[in-house]
Parts: sequence; C-alpha cells; structure tokens
Amino acid sequence: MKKVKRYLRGSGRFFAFVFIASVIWLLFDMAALRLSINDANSQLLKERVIQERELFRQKSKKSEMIMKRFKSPVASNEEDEVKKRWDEGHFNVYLSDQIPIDRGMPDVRPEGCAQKRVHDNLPSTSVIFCFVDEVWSTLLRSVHSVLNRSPPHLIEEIILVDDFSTREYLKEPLDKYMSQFPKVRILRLKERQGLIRARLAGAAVAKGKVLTFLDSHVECNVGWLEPLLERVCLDRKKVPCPVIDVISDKDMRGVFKWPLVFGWSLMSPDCLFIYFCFGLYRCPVMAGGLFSIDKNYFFELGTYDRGLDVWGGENMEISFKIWMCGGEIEIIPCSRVGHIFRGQNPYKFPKDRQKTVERNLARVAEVWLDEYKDIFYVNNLITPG
Ligand SMILES: [Mn+2]
Repeated sequence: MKKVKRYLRGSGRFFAFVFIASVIWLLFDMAALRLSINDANSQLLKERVIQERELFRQKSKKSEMIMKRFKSPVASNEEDEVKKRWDEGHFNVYLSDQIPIDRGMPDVRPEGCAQKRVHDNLPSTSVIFCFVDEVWSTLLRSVHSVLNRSPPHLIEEIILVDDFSTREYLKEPLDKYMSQFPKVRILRLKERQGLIRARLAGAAVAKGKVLTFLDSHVECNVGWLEPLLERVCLDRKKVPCPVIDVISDKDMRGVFKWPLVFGWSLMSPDCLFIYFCFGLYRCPVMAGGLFSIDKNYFFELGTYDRGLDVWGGENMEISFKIWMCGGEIEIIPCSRVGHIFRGQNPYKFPKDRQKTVERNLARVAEVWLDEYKDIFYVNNLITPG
C-alpha cells in the first residue's frame, strides 16, 4: 500500500488522474456508440438480405440461362446481332437488353458484412448518375439497383443528369418511364458539358446531406449504401468508395502512376495493417466513377475544377484535394457495386480525346503537384504551358 501511495505523489498523481479520466471517457464513448446503433435498422438490412436471396433464386434462373447461351457458341444470327449492336455501348448491348432490368444478384460481400450492425442516424443521400447516350437497359438496371437495394429513407432522391444525349429513347420515353418513381428527377443539360460539369450540375441541385456519384452502367449489390454513409457519418471528411466488382478486390487499392494514370496495385504492409484493424482500404486516388461525399465538404473543397473538360483527370484532381485538405479516401469492402468496364469511351469527345485528357492532366499537375509536376511532364512528353 505504501508503495502505491508513493507512486501517487507528485507527477504520479497527475498520471493516475489522466488514466482514470481516459478509462471513464472510453466507457462513455462505448455507451454512446451502443446507443447510436439501433437494432431496428440492422434488422431491416437482414430482412432485405433474405428478400434479395429469394429474388436471386427466382430471377437468376432467367439471367443464367441467357448468360449460358452466350458462353456456349451462340447461333450465327445472334452473333451477327451482337456485333451489330456492340458499338451502341462498346459492350454486349444485345445481351444486356435480354437480362431483366431488376435481376437478382448473389451477395458477394465478404463474410461478416451481413452480421454488421447499422447506425441509426445515417444521413440521407442524393444519388447522381450522369450519362450521355447510355444504353437503355443498363441505365435502367443502374437506377433499379439503387431503388431496390437501398433503404428508402436513406435515398433523398436519384438525379439523372442527361449530358445532352442525342438518342430519342432517352428523351420522352425516359421521362415517361421514370415518372413512376417519385424519387427520380431528370436534369437535362442544354449543351454537352462532359462528365465533370454534368456532375457539378447534379450536385448544385442535390438536396441530400451526402452526394453519391455513380456511373450509369452499374448494379448496386445488397447493403451497398449503409457502409458508405456510415463512414461519412463518422467523419464528414471521409470519402468512401464501394468495391467495384469485376476488379479483384482482395489485395488491390487505387494508385496513380506517371503520367497521372490511374491503376490498381498490391497493398503495402501499412495498408494491410489498416485493413486488418478497420476492415477498409485507404487509397491515394479513387477510380472516380463511384463514391459518396458529404455535400458541404464537397463544396468546401471547391468541387471539381470546372475548367476540366469532358472526362479524364477529375479523379486525380478530387483525390489530391481530399488528401491535401484533411480528408481520406477509403474503399469499403462491405459495399459492392458491379460496373461494366468498356474497352473505350462509347461517346464522342467534342475535341480530340487524347488532347482533352492530356490537357486536363496537365491542369491538375500544374495546380496540385508543385515541384513534382516535372515528373509528370517528363513522363508525358508534353510541354508545359
Ligand atoms: Mn464507367
């Protein structure tokens, strides 16, 4: 006892006080966290997972039959049709049109995601899809996957930004089709703006507390939204991205290579450490197509650079801004969104594609890379200015 008392003299007393205060603080924190997690929401998600499995069982048969037919040698007339329609979207449009727009999907989340509890006070989000001349069936499948696989109270609205499409079915027929869904709004741009400014037009009218940007040729899987919103809810400067299925998610994270080209790379040991502790990957840069961000934080960052044209470099720009302005980019393994990867951009660039992308990248390098911009120019072989 005397020994203990000796330790509690002088600075020992101070450390004992700090220790006890920290323990009490930790207990309070844990109690608060426990209170903020509501069983009702977790129950809701569990029920949806069961429904999804049932839907998958019922609807996947048809999709599987169609897919199987395409894996085996298809009839020559079908092959002709596939080729004929390929250029409409630079993927198998003929096949896409035959697959149900609300097909079931297997739950591909890692084990443990289904058991995770969901926060009670998640913010609602505006989901923003930008498109130009998107294929009808893929656009609809993207929208239906959000409507069917998100808790309605977390979806403030779905904003479809039409970047001056030319295809007739994307005009009145699309308006008519979407009028059945009160949460879906269509925003028509008066002239071609490109992905970057189209996203900004969507963000400008969005009402949700969080913005979720998605490509218009995706399929969201069960439970995709909650883990993204949870990260933003915990820290408004976190910018979570779902795992983009098709790409191996096991050990990959987004990185950039010179000259500012996006790629996937194996995780370094420090990243693996974070993954094992927190169940998420931190990335230097995002792929760009799919992410959630707190709306106010997006505007605080100065949104995207409006001077970037059409497509290219915007993912680098927003990523550098996020990391350099106190934020973090994370990939959340429990959130899964499938995406059609196409060999090339299916739409036209108003000017030369390569020049547009190069100009965008140079702009990003000039603004954000300081002395490292030289590495960019050396690798890109374009002259500054
Ligand atoms: Mn895409």
